[in-house]
Amino acid sequence: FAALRDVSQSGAPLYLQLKKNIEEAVKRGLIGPGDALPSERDIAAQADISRVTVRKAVQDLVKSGVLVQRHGSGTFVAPRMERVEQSLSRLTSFTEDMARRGMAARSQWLERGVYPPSPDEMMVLGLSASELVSRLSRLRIADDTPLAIERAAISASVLPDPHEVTSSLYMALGKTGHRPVRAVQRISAVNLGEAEAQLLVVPIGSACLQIERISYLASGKVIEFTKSIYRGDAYDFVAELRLPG
Ligand code: 16G
Repeated sequence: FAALRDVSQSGAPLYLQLKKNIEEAVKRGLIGPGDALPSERDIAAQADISRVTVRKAVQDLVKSGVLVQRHGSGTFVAPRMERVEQSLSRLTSFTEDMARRGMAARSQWLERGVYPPSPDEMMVLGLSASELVSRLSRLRIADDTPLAIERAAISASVLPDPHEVTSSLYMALGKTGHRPVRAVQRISAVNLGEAEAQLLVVPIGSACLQIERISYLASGKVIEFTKSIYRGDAYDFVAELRLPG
């Protein structure tokens, strides 16, 4: 972090000099994607400037996406992301998609339990108010990079214990003959709120894709209702188009 010490070298405001030095350090690979930045206090002491100046520089860099802040754990260089191309015509699972790319899929559980259904879940899954729904919310991670937040709802009559799902939901559904064979998806653009931005380690307000998927069994019965948020800087959804008729 020697680069951070040169802040008083020119006439520009100190926070701009520090900002430039941090950007340079990232560009030159002195600090790499995912690396932690020293604490505000350490940078201020090293560079002999006030913490207010450090905070201003860091906040600017968080806004522009060079750095990311995680509550309680500090400031990091934003992870670099290679875009993933995902076909819109194949009904695949996240685990399968990542395996096909040679990436290891992981999940961090955000919610996993059985609940009375919400009105939306009742309507989509065809449940009555006395039935239950299994909810599985996960942060989906590929090779240590968080890519999406997925909130799946499955009728509890099909999946009575969501803890049976360890890694892949579709694999677990397949074991009881409930792997979906068809799905309808709606994709819309949204900006990330604070909580979701923190989970996906991107700046607040980042562009992302919200996807609702309703999946069906061969019998025509709805099996899955999932709302997902995919990082806009990480995903391209690709569809093949043909002439009508
Ligand atoms: C995909 C699906 C999601 C499904 C999940 C199962 C989209 C937008 N979503 O991410 O609906 O629940 O795969 O993945 O593609 P898993 O079998 O790895 O748990």
